[in-house]
Amino acid sequence: MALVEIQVPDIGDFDEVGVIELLVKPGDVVKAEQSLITVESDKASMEIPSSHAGVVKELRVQVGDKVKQGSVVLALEVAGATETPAPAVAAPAPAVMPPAAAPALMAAPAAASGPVEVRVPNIGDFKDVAVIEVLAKPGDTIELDQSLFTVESDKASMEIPSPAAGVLKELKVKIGDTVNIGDLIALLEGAASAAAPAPVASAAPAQAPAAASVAPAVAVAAASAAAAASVAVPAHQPGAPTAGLPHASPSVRKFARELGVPIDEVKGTGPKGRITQDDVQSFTKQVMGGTAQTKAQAAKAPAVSGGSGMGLELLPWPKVDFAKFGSVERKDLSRIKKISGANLHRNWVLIPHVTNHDDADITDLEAFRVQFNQENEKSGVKVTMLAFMIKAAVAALKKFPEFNSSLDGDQLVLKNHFHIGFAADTPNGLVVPVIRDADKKGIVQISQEMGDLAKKARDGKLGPADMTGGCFSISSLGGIGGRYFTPIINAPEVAIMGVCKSSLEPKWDGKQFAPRLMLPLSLSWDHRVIDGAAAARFNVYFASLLADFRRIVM
Ligand code: CAO
Repeated sequence: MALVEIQVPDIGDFDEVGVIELLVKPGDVVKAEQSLITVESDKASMEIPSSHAGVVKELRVQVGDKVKQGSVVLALEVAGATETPAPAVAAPAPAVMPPAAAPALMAAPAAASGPVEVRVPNIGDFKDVAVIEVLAKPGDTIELDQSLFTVESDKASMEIPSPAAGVLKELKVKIGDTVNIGDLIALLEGAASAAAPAPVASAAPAQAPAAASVAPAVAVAAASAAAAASVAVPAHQPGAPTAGLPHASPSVRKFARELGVPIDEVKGTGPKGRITQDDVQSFTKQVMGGTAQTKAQAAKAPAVSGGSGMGLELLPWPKVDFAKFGSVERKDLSRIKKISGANLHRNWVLIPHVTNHDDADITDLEAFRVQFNQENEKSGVKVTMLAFMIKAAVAALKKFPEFNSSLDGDQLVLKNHFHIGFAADTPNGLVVPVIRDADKKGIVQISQEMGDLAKKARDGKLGPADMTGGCFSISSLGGIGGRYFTPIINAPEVAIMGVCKSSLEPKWDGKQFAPRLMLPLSLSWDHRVIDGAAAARFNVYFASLLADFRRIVM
């Protein structure tokens, strides 16, 4: 038995790197090439493997220490070895390619002014590395050094950056393909190559002067044939993951893959959120024990999920390269759309909506409205059907108080005031101004206030006071058209009346068919508060008020 000191191998231009993970402890039996510690700089991380098999006698570093080439990592008891100080780093000396010393990324014009070929740079002795991520797509404008691919072997992962700026013309590889040094992987257009003049297709690529400028994001890992050193550079910088690649070393990634653990769902507890082997193990235990589930499990069996039930755990939103199918334009959502969209989404997802449809016979009411407006033309106020509906809503809320409520935990807050919101379409999106104390106002006043609020809405001048405190909302598409729809409840309200365009329909009056003006109603309600029978009664009552408005005062 001899004590061998395992040292940090040649890590190229990395002057000092921090120890971020100890992968073994005294007493552990390690195999040759087994990773001992993980070190990391701001540009790269790498695992330092053991050059010998043996038993860890003593760790000479701890997390947080700075080490450099030649630093002793640990003392290993090795059968049949000669005692160090003879350095026990890999022999032959590991050929780690530091960024600044890395051979040129292979890029060369295919023709004098033609596209630039992007080839796999020197990745040391690694052969047949798999493409695990494609980070750009044809048509993308690419900057110099921008990462295009992530490739991974069992020992290392690395990003392959673009050797030049330009527009990505063509990808020559896809996820799952295996590549080797010199392989053509992409074509860039309109690019000024910053790299070597000729593609390097041999195993002994030439150094290129531009290498330093293209190297920082590259994780180059190389091991000699004896492969004592393996270097794993993550595809992102710590604490600032790029392209969604989890912050974990290649061996942890491999471990997760072997177990079938989706590593991007594992929460890292290591420094800067790094995912450790322990994290993968405890995630596995939780899933096996039923206290957690993977996204795939949740998507397959939401009803029997062992999860909290709070997260929707949906499939990711489809990513489509729309430009592939035709020309497109991009436009930012308006401020109102962003706010209302987020509110509508929450309400749609969290409230169990049901919508009841019905019709109101507004023949007589419309005749009265038209006549009233004619008689009062000079007043400057146009009485709208919506104003009658607001008044009818107040009467229906009085008769069915649970419609004028809000849920607050296990309690229902029943309101004794009647503030009615109405959806207004504006050039910038949907807003819902509120008519306050509609029970205390007449139809003319409501019409006038609605006209003022609708104008304010269109001019983008509504303030928070104009849009808060609503008890119930009406969304009228009557001026536009349509038959029925499913309005989304305006939380914390518990119901909303949707109205579409009235139309003349033949109705049987007991003796004959008569033309009646029918108004389509669509009442959406929160099933946690209201049940179907109440909703049907509300609609019937609401319709009866519009059919004969005298009932309002009864
Ligand atoms: N059936 C038939 N005609 C109707 C009608 C109905 N249910 N409701 C209104 N109309 C008629 C009006 O009588 C008016 O006709 P005249 O010009 O001949 O008098 C015309 O349609 C236009 O009405 P209006 O839209 O100016 O007035 P309103 O009171 O009906 O609506 C407002 C006001 C602000 C609610 C409306 O302009 C609006 O923005 N509606 C859209 C609401 C919306 O987007 N809802 C969807 C929300 S969910 O995404």
